[in-house]
Amino acid sequence: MTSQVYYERHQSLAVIRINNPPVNALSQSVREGILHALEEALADDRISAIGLLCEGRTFIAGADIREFSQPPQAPSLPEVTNAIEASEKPVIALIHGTALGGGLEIALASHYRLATKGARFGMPEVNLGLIPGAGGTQRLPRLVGVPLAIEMIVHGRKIDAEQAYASGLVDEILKGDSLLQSCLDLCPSLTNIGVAGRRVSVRSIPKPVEALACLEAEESRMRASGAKRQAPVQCLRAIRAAVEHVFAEGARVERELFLECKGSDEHLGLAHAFFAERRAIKIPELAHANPEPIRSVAVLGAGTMGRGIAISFLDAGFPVCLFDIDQAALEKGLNAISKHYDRSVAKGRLSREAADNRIHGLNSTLNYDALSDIDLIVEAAIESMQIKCAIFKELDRVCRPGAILASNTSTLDIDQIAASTGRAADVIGLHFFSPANIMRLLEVVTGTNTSNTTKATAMALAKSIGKVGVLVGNCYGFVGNRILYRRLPEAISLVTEGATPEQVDRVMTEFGFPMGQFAMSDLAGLDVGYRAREERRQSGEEVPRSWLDVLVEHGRLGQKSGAGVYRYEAGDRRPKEDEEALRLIAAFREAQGVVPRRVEDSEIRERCLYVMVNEAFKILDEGVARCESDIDVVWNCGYGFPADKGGLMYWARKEGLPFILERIRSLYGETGLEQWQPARGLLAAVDQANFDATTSSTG
Ligand code: T1G
Repeated sequence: MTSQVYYERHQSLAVIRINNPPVNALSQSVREGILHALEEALADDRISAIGLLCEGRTFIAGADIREFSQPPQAPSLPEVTNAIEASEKPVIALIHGTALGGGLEIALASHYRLATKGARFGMPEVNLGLIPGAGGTQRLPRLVGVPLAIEMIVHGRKIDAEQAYASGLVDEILKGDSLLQSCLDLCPSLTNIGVAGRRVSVRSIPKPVEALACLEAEESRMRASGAKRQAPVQCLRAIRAAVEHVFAEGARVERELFLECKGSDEHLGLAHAFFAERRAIKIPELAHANPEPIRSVAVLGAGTMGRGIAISFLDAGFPVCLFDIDQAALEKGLNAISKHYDRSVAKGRLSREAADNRIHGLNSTLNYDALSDIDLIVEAAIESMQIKCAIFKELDRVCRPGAILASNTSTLDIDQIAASTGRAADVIGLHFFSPANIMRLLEVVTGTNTSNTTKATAMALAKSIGKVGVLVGNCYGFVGNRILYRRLPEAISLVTEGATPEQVDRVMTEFGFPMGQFAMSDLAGLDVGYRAREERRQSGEEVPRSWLDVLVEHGRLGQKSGAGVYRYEAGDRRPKEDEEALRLIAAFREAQGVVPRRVEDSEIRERCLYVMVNEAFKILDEGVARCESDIDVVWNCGYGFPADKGGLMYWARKEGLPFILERIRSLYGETGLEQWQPARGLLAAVDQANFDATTSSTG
């Protein structure tokens, strides 16, 4: 065996036990160990059946993604799955936790699949720019049918044990939690049945006519969507091969497509994004800090953000106290949360029971004193420093010692908020992104005096509510919004110079953003930014007026008012170009003495993206972000940066930092604007790249 695969015999049952923490990934030594153990079991006449199970918290969670950047090492996973299926002695997969990717493929190649009731099943390869590469696209459709196979393989949908049993993916849901005992109990009957008729690869596709129709419908949907990612297209091609060919030919097609994906930039970008998220929570200075337990949460402010934050915690099983100083606002917020869960039940996303349990965890108060024993308070009030400081002063008065006082502020100074309390060590920023119960990013904003315990508690909390926590420093806009506040003025200027908002947005969506800058501004509400700019102007800051201010002053607030940069038909959130907005923009240009010029798409792409890269390097220079991959995570998970490009900084390096710096330098020369002043870190990175190029060329 190998150090991660153990072999044992229990009467006539051989047990192959995999122990490769943390997720039993199918590394080379695990693949080799399984093959050796299988050979031993087949050679032992005392053995009549073979159980395959895993130690730790989960069944195999897939191939070892870290190996994909290295030359392939035998045995390949298809060799392992084909050897399992070819076994003359029944192989029984005993599944707990999540059987994902190659792990599910191992189970599909087995002759029987038994699962605990909490087990889940998925083919997440498509989220890594891959396709299942060890028979999954050929066996899954044969076992559960093409419709469900498309859901799982093309869309990466996971299913639970009940759904797996109902679809025929799983033969039995185990009553007890002892996988081994269950296997021993079932072994005699399974041995009698043997392997005849249990090999999935020889089955034909169920309901072939419906299968083909479903396949064609998905293919036309994909063509119509204009989606850019290749992996979903390749997944569908592999499933079509399962419908049209015998297993061996289909498996050949699958392998060819898998290898094509494995070498793609799309996969490399998505694999970078996957590991960047996991790197973000590895923070050396917190290695010895112990997170405090959080058993109760209060959310201050029953507005849109407060509701989303409350739902995030309720969904993760936390009891939540929703607080507002206004009775009507509080009731409106509670109703909105209740309606959210009703909608989830109506859409089949939640059972009525689960929804009721979550709502049961919600209470409310108008009284600060009711917060005295709460472990974590998240303030989600209006973006006003004066109001936030008053709130934190009250929290300091009523909350128990050691309670964490967090602000959901999206831009304001955490130190100034903390200074309104006598417990700056317990004050931190928890910056959620709207809609707070959907967006995965949580910027954990640290003040000068925030303690390591508070930081560690906040990072652990992020994971416990299914967020991707990124620890960031304290500056205006922190990391994500600070970069956004560079892109927005650039986009506004491009329109002032002659581009249309639609052209700027199209360039961004063609790059891969789900929404353009101005469609996003309309969604957030143009008045939000306007209020912040006005507050900065009133505090004496020089904030130039723009045509966006003019739109707000004409009552065009975005989707919420039916018109902003674009207009919106009732009940239709799709932005439509609006002559009135274009007229106001033209009038603004005239008033500014600007003669509109033709603006090329390439200029829009460069100016909007390169100003973000330059600001990102300045953020790194100031230590507000810990590393480039943290910035990738922030923009991937908080702003829809296309993760198949890896992330802002990963993409910039592939785009070429020397070229980016050259363009930034010329824009700085043309404008003298400080956002185009080259960042020190960018200059250093280009020097380093030039040095590396020189040394590698001279050998
Ligand atoms: N390979 C290598 N490392 C992995 C891994 C994998 N497949 N999955 C997780 N890890 C590491 C991760 O980097 C982290 O490491 C630790 O495990 C805990 O992960 C041929 C081609 C299983 C649901 O895509 O979805 O099979 O930071 O923090 O939140 O057809 O990990 O501790 O050093 O995410 O409890 C398909 C990806 C691969 C599954 C657990 N499988 N993983 O979530 O823990 S391709 C996947 C996950 C494939 C075959 C194809 C999640 C999880 P570290 P974690 P978690």
